[in-house]
Amino acid sequence: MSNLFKYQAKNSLPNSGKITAQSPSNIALVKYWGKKDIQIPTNPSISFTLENCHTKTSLEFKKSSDFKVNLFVEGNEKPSFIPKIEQFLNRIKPYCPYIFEYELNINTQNTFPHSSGIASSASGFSALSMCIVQLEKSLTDFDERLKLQKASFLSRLGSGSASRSIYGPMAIWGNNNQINDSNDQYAISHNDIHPVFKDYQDTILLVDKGAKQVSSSVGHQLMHNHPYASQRFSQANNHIEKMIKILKKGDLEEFISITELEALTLHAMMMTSNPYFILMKEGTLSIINKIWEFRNASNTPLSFTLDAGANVHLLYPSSYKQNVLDFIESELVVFCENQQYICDVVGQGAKILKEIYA
Ligand code: 2P0
Repeated sequence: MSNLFKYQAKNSLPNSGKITAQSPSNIALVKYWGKKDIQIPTNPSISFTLENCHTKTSLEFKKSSDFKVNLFVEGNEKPSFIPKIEQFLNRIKPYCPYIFEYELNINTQNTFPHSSGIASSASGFSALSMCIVQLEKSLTDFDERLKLQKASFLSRLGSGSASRSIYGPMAIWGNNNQINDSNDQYAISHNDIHPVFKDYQDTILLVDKGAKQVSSSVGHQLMHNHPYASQRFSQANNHIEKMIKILKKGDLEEFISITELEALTLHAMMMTSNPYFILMKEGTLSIINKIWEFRNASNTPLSFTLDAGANVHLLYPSSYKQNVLDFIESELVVFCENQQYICDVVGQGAKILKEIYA
């Protein structure tokens, strides 16, 4: 158990209250794929924090002799999500025993469409974790920095990538000997970036909105005994070290090359797992080829990355926004389900919107 995040009560618990937090999704440039023990990554990852794709969660708590949790998504009760939430709450119990003194109502809503293929676990677990640490802040005397570290630590126990959503504009999670303060327990903010990256654009093309055939949890497990695992983990360490220099310098050519290599390596790991699987669709490959043609022909610094799914994230400087949107409209929307895409930009991380105690 991490002593840093042990709960030390100072004040008595409020009888009831409601805390609302907002937390974004994020997109990894160097990917987390493979974990051990309880949510410990097998290599470090770095991500852009997003702005528009986020989850808003309110945690209502009322003192009760019987612990109970109710979950509502967009106002509708969702008992099917309860086991996952209870597993999370039990995992964080040693660090946040106070939540078991209450009956909890968790109300959550996403700005991005349901089943858009955009994972809601990163924004969802980080928003809930922010609510929980905010309640703790009212009981003890930890400072803002420690509060965010604990929020990231708790988020990680819900979903690994959620640990990175707490911080903007970028976050690093996982230990690398060359990166100060990097560690496996919680993410750290990464700000040392060239101005071009501060409002970098991420336009997400929704190629396939259906449920994935293989979940990320299964994908992570398949990195155990994967024939290329050790090469992959050392490559990711090498990539994150390079990426930090690229981000500082604003070297777009190198940025494109590492970002796309990471995306394709992630999917190569899936295609060479046993059992093997493919999450890209025909549209994914068509879009990648179109991006390469467009980049060669127009010299636009447009690159792509992929998450664990078929959707394609288009990454580019804000000064090219109109050119890229014109290209998407004329050449890429045909590969999107219902011609749908989402425009997002690098953002600032999780925040508390409101808190009431009684
Ligand atoms: C990432 N992904 O770095 C990588 C790249 C998907 C591809 O983290 O099991 O939902 O909840 O810790 O965080 C997706 O895995 O996995 C993921 P869990 P998570 O963003």
